[in-house]
Amino acid sequence: MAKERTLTILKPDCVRKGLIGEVTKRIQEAGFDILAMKMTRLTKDTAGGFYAVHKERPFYDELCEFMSSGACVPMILEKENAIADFRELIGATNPDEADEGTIRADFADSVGENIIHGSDSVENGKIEASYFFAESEVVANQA
Ligand code: RTP
Ligand code: MG
Repeated sequence: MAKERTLTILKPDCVRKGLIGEVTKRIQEAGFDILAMKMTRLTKDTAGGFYAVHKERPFYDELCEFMSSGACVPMILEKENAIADFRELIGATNPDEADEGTIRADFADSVGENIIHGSDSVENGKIEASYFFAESEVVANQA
């Protein structure tokens, strides 16, 4: 199976709860290689750009407020079948509906504040990765 890349963000609630290490450990134990990683803080505008696809949704404003409410940690991850496997690892958007043992089931408080993002397609993963990282910041030569 071909390797894929996905873009994740450890969201501001993940950082506030002191879960960067725990969540990153789960990601690595699940076999994902980290090709790029940084800590940054989105503004309402940059959060709005990232989630522009949800512009017309009723939760858009709240989502932009939340995503700009503190530091976050975007990463580019690589693995075979990364897009689907990562969404399985993080669980459903609403933690109440997420399978037991998933990151959202274990750590998320609500559908809005749900700890972590995962790209929904290879194509969107590329667009999302370029939102946070220059090509020169991507370390592709993992052992
Ligand atoms: P994400 O894009 O963050 O990985 O999450 P997702 O695919 O599981 O969910 P999506 O439908 O893309 O929604 C993006 C984010 O918007 C917030 N949301 N709030 N209040 C609500 O009803 C609601 N619905 C979605 C969540 O933070 C969700 O992750
Ligand atoms: Mg999504």
